[in-house]
Amino acid sequence: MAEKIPEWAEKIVAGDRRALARAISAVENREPAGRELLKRLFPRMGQADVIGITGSPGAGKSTLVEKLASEYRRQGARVGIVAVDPTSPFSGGAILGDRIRMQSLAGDEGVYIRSMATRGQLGGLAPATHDVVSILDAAGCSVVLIETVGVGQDEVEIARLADTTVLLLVPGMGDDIQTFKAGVMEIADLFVINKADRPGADRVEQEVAAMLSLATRPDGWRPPILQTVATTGQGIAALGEALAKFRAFGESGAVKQARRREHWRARLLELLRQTLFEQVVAPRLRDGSLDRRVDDLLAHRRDPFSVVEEIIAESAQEGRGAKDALS
Ligand SMILES: Nc1nc2c(ncn2[C@@H]2O[C@H](COP(=O)(O)OP(=O)(O)OP(=O)(O)O)[C@@H](O)[C@H]2O)c(=O)[nH]1
Ligand SMILES: [Mg+2]
Repeated sequence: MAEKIPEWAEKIVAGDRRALARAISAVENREPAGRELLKRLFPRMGQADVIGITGSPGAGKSTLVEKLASEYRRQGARVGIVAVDPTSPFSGGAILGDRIRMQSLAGDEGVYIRSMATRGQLGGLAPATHDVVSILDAAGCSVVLIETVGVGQDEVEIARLADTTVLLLVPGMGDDIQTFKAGVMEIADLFVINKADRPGADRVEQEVAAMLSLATRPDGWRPPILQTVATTGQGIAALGEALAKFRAFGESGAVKQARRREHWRARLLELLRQTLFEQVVAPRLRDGSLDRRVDDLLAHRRDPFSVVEEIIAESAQEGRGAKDALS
């Protein structure tokens, strides 16, 4: 791993898959080299069209992503796919499943598939996904598809990373619309009713249409509702066209710019918070001092606000000490 950052970065840009794989691991694991690569590659980022595909477990996301990726491949695009593991114990085999489901893409040098499995990552799953997408972007993927289950807060954040968010619904899951309402429902740019070969697709479509008619988006976009059968590929070409339309809409107006601006603002704040924590606060919490403080809270010997003030005061003092020692 003695490779120098500039050479490593060059290989990534040139499409070297091994260099890319190692880079993704490095950013995912928050290695210093990952951070250096992100710095170095930053000027090359911002080209990819990032599309989030969100929907409840088993809605057909992976199947649809595979078909959509093939569609983009036919148009000559290099495609990155990031499958964010659906967390929960009941879908433990999902990643293996994704591999099998996306087998038709295996061996295609123009497609790069990555599963992100780790939960409780330092700094959170959404920022890690963001960095992985950035690397794929720099590596020349003009389309990056992110697959997530859209119910948790992490997933909503991940959906916000995307330039376009597609929400997958399936027939016979009327309650699901309620579940999604609070989060992803509002940020979905396109609605897809997958498994349209099953009864009830029209009903879901009507429910979504009714819900959409209640509110207009500030940007004026009217999210289309499409029906697909991901297993056969039915409706995928139409989905591709609808995605292109939304992309054109975003680029013609200030929509995309505003979205990216909001995104980078959030990212910068997040990065500040994370870096301050890692560099200033975390070193103070080693040696079981966190647990000792938790004991104090549990026994109500001390209040959490004073504990936080104390930790920060100690960090600041230490910082001053270090500066004095240097001068
Ligand atoms: N009948 C029918 N089955 C489908 C359709 N799309 C996907 N499936 C099936 O639904 C099952 C789940 O599909 P996946 O693509 O793994 O769904 P997913 O949303 O990625 O699932 P998780 O990643 O586990 O949340 C598989 O058995 C697919 O073959 C469809 O349009 N019609
Ligand atoms: Mg899947």
